[in-house]
Amino acid sequence: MSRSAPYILPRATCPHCWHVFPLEETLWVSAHPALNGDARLGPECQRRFLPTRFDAAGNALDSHGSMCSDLACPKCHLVVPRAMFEMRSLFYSILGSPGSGKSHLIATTTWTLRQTLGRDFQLSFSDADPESNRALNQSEARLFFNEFPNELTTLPKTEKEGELYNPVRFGDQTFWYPRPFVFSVQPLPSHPRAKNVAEMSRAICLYDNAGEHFLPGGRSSISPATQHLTVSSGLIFLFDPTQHVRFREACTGKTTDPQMSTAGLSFRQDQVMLEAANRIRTQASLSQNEKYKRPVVVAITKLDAWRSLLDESFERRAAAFGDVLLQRPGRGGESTETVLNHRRIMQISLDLREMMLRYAPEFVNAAEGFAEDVTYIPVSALGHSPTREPETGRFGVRPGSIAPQWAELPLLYLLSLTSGGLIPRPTEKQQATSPSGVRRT
Ligand SMILES: Nc1nc2c(ncn2[C@@H]2O[C@H](COP(=O)(O)OP(=O)(O)O)[C@@H](O)[C@H]2O)c(=O)[nH]1
Ligand SMILES: [Mg+2]
Ligand SMILES: [Zn+2]
Repeated sequence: MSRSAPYILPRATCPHCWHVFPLEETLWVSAHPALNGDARLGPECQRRFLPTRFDAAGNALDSHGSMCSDLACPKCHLVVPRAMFEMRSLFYSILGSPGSGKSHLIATTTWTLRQTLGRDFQLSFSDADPESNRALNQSEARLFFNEFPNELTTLPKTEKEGELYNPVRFGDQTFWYPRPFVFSVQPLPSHPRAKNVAEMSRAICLYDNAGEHFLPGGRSSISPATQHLTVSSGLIFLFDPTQHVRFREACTGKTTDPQMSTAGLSFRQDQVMLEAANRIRTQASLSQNEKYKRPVVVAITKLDAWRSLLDESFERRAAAFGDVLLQRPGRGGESTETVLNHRRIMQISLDLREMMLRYAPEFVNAAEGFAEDVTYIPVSALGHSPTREPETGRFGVRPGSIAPQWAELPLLYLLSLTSGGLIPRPTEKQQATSPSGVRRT
């Protein structure tokens, strides 16, 4: 990193192994092709080194005199995006059983936030490191910029070890670190607090956890590092009603989604929650009766497939609390500011909790037995059912008909609770006096 770089932090947190290190310990990735082979990462990777020589612009020079640009963690040697040195970081973990919709939800969330954070919240949202976000960008491209909007497409399976995890060798032990998706979120010049860019900006790291690793008995040969669960400011747990037998019974005859049929996937999602809870308790040294204090959002996925279970009174009550986004006068009174309507979210959550208690009480017990603050949010990443591809037997979607509903709300909500004001929340008084301001649902 340039010595004159505009970083504000004395330390950085590695988004792979969560090691916190002072800037002077940062390693650089050698650039000269002869310098390949790294003790932790294997013969294919460029060697990591602690630099002694820099060029005039502050870039390190490797032992062959080549100019280097990538930075790496002193512990795991994986590349650390520069944003992690310049902005405070926030971590969020996304969990759920295999097939619960994690990959689709993450792609829809990030695609939606790229457009709406600027429009609604005067924030820029961009890839902190295009390389680490490559798989996600490909998923977004398949779903939202597809040349063939009327043909079935599927997302690549992410469960394979090399795609979601990076192997790192420590002596004769190999650790599998989950690949983070890293974004920078910064106030735009029109943001009411644009003057405090450095203080407000955040590097946001998201983790897509292959659900296999959280099933009792472990269905995979690797056991990934899960300390991100402990450093995360919040968790998004996906609950998929199409995988639950009682929800399936209740939806019989009310949906054509093939995932609701008895031939669909079925997992004990309460067990996945309990397993994640166990790991967090162990890693964070919480006792069995101590509750997790950070917010947990239970995103109830594939809303399009089970919407029939929500009755009219739900729709009426949800509407009565206004839209998810509210307008309020900005500071100084000149312009308006958009805030997230927590009252509406709480009301929706209460209604969904009732539904969950009816069909999946074991899951509510698992979630609320673990965490103090659980919010239930319905989401649909696609807005409609997938279709089975005749050749592969996999479920595909037609990009042209994707219509997400509330997909980005779980992350927006966590950001409004934990990002220090990037997504403002209304005051009690504003909540009480402005149930209108309808713009978007
Ligand atoms: N009906 C419906 N199906 C969905 C939705 N999102 C994902 N799916 C389907 O759920 C399946 C699993 O999704 P995926 O994102 O790969 O799950 P993951 O294993 O948790 O990453 C896929 O076949 C998708 O077509 C949705 O919003 N509605
Ligand atoms: Mg996946
Ligand atoms: Zn590291």
